[in-house]
Amino acid sequence: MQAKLKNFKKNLLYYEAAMKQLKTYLEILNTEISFLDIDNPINHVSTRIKSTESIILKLQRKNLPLTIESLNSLNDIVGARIVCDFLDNVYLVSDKLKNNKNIKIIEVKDYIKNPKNSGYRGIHLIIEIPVSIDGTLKNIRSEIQIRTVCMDSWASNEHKLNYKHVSTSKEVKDELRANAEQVWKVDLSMNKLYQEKQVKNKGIIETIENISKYKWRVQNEIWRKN
Ligand code: 0O2
Repeated sequence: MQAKLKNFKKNLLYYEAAMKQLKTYLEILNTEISFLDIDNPINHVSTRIKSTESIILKLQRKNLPLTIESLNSLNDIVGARIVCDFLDNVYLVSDKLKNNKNIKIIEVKDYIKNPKNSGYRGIHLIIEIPVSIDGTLKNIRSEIQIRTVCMDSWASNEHKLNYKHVSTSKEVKDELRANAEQVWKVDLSMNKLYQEKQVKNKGIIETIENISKYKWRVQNEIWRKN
């Protein structure tokens, strides 16, 4: 029993280490990506280790026994959520992560192109993070959810009103699905405005660059003449 408990605790250490690593990668990504735009494309990032209660419920839902093997078969004991302001930012962040050499992408679930029945939208990346403890290397599966602010607020409310509740009525489910479609329309409209602003920003940046090039040319001419 003692050995089993020690083994279980050691196993959890891998998840804690994986979460710390993931947090660091995402902090670096956040800084890297902030140089790409006047406004940072990432609104906020959060990381978490799934609670014991939530792990047990998920294992029950999947008809899996309470063992280390089943625990390791779950993709989202370690999870991160990246919330972006606009739709284009979600795909930008997803592409950046796919190019990150520190993590291995196992699966991409695009619930934006193919929303869930509930109306849920977002991109999920199932990844593996190598963690070495005591000379033993394990690849820890983690899930990164990437959503817009609009998708995130819908998912947060829907989580409280329906997700995992067995007794939600069809009317409530239908209304939540309809709300998801309204939110999607707002996302598309906001993204259109964002794209228009990006074109204007590009124009401004090019103008500033041209002015500074011109200033240098005039300055050089003055120095040459003096
Ligand atoms: P919680 O409480 O949010 O952590 P897998 O995890 O890949 O083994 P699964 O469960 O089919 O299998 O993965 P899925 O559906 O791709 O993604 C699971 C996570 O996405 C959920 O975690 C939720 O966080 C979120 N999610 C998926 N569908 C919905 C939905 O309809 N509504 C809301 N609000 N969130 C959703 P958990 O562990 O199920 O729950």
